[in-house]
Amino acid sequence: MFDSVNPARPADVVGTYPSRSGEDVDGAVRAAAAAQIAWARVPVPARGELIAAAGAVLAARKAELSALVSREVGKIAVEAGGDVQEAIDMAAFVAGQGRAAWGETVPSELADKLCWTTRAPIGVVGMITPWNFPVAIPSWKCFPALLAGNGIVLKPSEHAPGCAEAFVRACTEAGIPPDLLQVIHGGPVPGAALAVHPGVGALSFTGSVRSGRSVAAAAMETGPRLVSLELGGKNAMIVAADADIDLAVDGALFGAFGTAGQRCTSTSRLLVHPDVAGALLDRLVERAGALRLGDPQDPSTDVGPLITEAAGQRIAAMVEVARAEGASVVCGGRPRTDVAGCEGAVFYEPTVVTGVRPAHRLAREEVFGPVLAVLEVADLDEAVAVVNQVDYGLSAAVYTRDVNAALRAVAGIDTGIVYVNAPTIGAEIPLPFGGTKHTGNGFREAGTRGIEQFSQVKTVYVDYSGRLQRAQIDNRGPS
Ligand code: UN1
Repeated sequence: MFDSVNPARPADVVGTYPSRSGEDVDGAVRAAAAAQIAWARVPVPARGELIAAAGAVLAARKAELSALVSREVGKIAVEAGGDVQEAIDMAAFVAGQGRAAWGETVPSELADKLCWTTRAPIGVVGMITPWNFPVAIPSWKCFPALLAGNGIVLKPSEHAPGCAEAFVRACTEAGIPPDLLQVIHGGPVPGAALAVHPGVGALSFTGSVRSGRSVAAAAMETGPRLVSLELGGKNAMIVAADADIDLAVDGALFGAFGTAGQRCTSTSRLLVHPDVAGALLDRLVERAGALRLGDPQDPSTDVGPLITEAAGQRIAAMVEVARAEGASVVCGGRPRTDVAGCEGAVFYEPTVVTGVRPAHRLAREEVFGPVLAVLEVADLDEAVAVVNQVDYGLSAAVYTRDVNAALRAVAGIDTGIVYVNAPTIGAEIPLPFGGTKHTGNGFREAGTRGIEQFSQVKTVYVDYSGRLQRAQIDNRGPS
């Protein structure tokens, strides 16, 4: 058994959950597979109606669920509400997809013949989800997978088991068959067992690069043939010389320090033109220094705790590396364990580091904490090159008033998501979410891509001529 604790007050145990074994995973996969047979026969719009009903349960419980998100993972109240709202929105979007086009038709090259595609379920889909969007990310994966007719085994983060349970409860109370949606708690043991289980047709993983790669490598042997990975980011915001500086400061604060920097989309590099660097930094440092660390459930708190003490050590070590490499910490730069009302919690001060060079580790490695590296760039071309020089490619933002420059940046930036005059966080669910390079392996979640990810295309040909018609037999002679 393990405890899920409130990161703002670790003595507050949110719940106690069983750490599952490989055998438990096997039982869950078998149960989901058995339930999936009947589910695959439910018409797609009817599956969609049950997903809409799950969205309605989530909406009815939004306040209670948001409080749980805040308590279990330390998100401030408005962000916890946003997390739950993403799941509600995803339910509405996916339910609608249950009545949308499900494939394509093309005219046949032969008479009296039909050609179309449809979507078939994969079977059982395994999911490994992180703690930082503990309701939203399970919903991004589960709703499309359910609509596509699959059974599910969900292995949520050990830091957010209660949120996963609450999400699944909303689904089953809405009428989604409980056996179809299995939850397995624990850490790497059940995660690895899911990754090598031959009964799992596809695995969808969101989390760290290290765990994602080991799960994908393990899956290659005996496990799911389809593995989708959503891994790290090193997201940059470009601020051109003509940018609206106040807007850029607002965007950088929200992007870098929202969710205490613990989003895969968090802004962790600020690439600024020297002409505006001084003005931008003055305002940014003043505002970042004024952000209030505190109890996430207190409405006046801006920045909540880190998820674990280990996260605090990791972030502190990265900032030490930056100092050793010659960069300057101009704001923050300290872990904090003295925040009022949050005994035992670890926070990290919103931190701005200047004088960072592209080769520095702070310019290349994901921090997953409230640390913003500032690099000066001479022009847009250099800025785009620096954005692209990292191994990751999730999200980027460009702040400029010049529409041509903005669109040149959009074209040149190699990330899955690009924002113009908006921060790197806050992707909306009807559009594909995911990144290039080592951020993932080419899949996208959300939007209609989510459904593609969890289904397989079946191409169907029907010949109603009553005779053998030979396709691809050349009877036209030489041209
Ligand atoms: C994540 O941090 O893993 O775009 C997901 C955003 C959110 C999702 C973040 N909608 O910031």
